[in-house]
Amino acid sequence: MVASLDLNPFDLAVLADPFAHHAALRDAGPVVFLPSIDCFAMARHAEVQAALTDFEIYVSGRGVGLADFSCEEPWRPPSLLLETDPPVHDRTRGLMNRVASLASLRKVMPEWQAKADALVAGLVGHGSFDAVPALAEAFPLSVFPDLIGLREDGREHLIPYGTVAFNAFGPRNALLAEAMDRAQAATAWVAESCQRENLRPGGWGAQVYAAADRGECSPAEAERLVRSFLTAGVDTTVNGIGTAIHAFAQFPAEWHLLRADPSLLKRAVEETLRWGGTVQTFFRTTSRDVDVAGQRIPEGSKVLLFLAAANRDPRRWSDPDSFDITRQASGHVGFGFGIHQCLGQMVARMEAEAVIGAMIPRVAEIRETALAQRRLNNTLHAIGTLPVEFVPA
Ligand code: OVM
Repeated sequence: MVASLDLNPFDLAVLADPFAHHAALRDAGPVVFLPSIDCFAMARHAEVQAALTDFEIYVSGRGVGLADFSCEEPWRPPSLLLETDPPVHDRTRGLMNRVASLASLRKVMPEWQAKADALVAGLVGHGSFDAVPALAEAFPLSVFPDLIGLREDGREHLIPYGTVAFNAFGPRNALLAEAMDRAQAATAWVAESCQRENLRPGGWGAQVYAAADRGECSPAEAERLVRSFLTAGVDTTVNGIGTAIHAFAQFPAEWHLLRADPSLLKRAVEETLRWGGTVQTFFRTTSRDVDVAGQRIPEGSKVLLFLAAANRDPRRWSDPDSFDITRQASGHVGFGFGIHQCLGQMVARMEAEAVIGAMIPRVAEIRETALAQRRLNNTLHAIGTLPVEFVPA
């Protein structure tokens, strides 16, 4: 018998403080049933990683949110990466991997670092400011749209669009309704921005269309693939960077340690990905009956994978709730795992390295001047405001 747990992961109180509920989810068993949403769930690192690895049983093509695309209409045409299984997934992912290459990122890194340096320099010693708009949003918006080759006007739509997309993985609750209302103009802007004529030559968007010209996908597929960059690439890094700054503000000893040894930067970024839980959850759907640790999950079940709980599973990590930049955090599932593992993970790491790297020589102390506030989201552990002061070095 699979244990049942009386917990609705999409209750506003749970979304406000998800980590408070993870131990109960992990301790209930390797698999638990959540009657509140009629889904199975896994929250231990071993089982979450195994399910993400087994893409044939835990499929993505029926949606990676609560809605089962085999019987419910998706809110938009499905992603050709995220919400698609092999063989189509492998073709589209291969093409996108070639576009989102490390080589093309290395080329822009000096420019990104200069932008981050200037942005941080302008914030140091100026008293209290909200690090969410001033840094966590400002930096990604200053580099990512140019990387894709988006037109200049309307880039502010990217964040509300991402907010809808990540809310849409949950139930049709008030959070989704409100995000949808706010993002009507954003949805139209994103659709237009994915069209070939609106993408600058040389950007990643234009390179996807170049792949279509070589016969690697159709022009209609190219348009949908560019949409993936716009959907997944902004709200995630904004909240990841916000969470990283918040982490160092809460753990000043870790900030001092990083300043004393900047060679820990990459390790520190990885630890923010493990500890931070920006992407809390994703669903899969079982393609057949499956036994997990002797417990039966029937075919067609939605299975909620708690990535953030897996990343703090004491069965896998020692002292998991402590933010420790010296730990070996690789093996976290903050970017997922297996064939769907985040396509943009190097973009995310490079953005975080640029911002934190800019802060290391300039910011002696990160002081929270008021309590940070969350922006509730069905999938993201999002930060709404982060009032801080950067004390000059
Ligand atoms: C997509 C996508 C991929 C990852 C995350 C995501 C909204 C979307 O391919 O559209 O979140």
